[in-house]
Amino acid sequence: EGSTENLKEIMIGRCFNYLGTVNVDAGEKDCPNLWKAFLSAFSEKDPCKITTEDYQPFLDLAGHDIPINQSIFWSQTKGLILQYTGVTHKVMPLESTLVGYMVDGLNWCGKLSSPEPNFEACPGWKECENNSISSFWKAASEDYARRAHGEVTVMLNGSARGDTFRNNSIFAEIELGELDNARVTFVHLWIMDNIDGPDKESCDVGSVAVLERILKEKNISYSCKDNYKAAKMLQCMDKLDHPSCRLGEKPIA
Ligand code: NFD
Repeated sequence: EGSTENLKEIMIGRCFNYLGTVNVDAGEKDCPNLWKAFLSAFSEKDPCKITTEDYQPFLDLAGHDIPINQSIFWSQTKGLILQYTGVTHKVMPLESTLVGYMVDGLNWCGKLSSPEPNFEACPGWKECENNSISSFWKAASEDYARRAHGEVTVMLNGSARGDTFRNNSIFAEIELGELDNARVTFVHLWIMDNIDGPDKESCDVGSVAVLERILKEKNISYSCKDNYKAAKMLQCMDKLDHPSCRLGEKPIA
């Protein structure tokens, strides 16, 4: 699959929308210039040789502060995070910053033979390590995590096919490494199972215990909640008849 059709128009449009209506606190930014910086990262280059550094100019221009206590990280819970973000004003995940908002859900790469994005074919996520998309999300995630301060939240999937805290995830490999106890005062871990299960992993055991040990070693205080109620209620919106979603009744363990 090639770059998203109308990539430029979508990204510039999203940028104006973000600055004008979504987050008027993001400051003054030049949307067409942000597009130029983004395009420069991969334009006229081998799409398998794009580095995180290539995106730094775009990230520097588009970056803005994240309000204190509003950083939220996730792994394999993207849909739920975005739903949660949509109904509360308490969190700002990467996808709700200008950088993430402009780029989320898009596909892109370049080619050596022309400065335009390649609309025919782009390398897949696993086809080559340094592809234009994975390098972007690594760079954006690192930049986002560096801006986290105060209390942060981490939502992981307790029903994940692999480990809940997967050591080669972007959260584990990149974001967690940027968190330190000088800027981050507390970590709220939320381990969310799918409504239909399975309840594979929980707080204090398995890969979640590994994450908890890392936080202890970093001297960062934390708490861990299994199936945090506010997020669970969002999952139940689609499964009202499920036994564990009956309102006002004792949940069936
Ligand atoms: P994930 P994570 N093939 O759920 N972030 O910890 C393809 F095609 O495992 C945000 O790695 O969690 N796509 C975004 C893949 C992307 C593959 C990356 C794969 N093998 C990182 N593996 C974003 N908004 O799209 C992973 N992906 C893609 C930041 C796929 O789109 C966030 O701040 C999947 O939905 C968050 O805290 C996404 O990467 C953390 O890093 C995430 O994979 C989530 O990365």
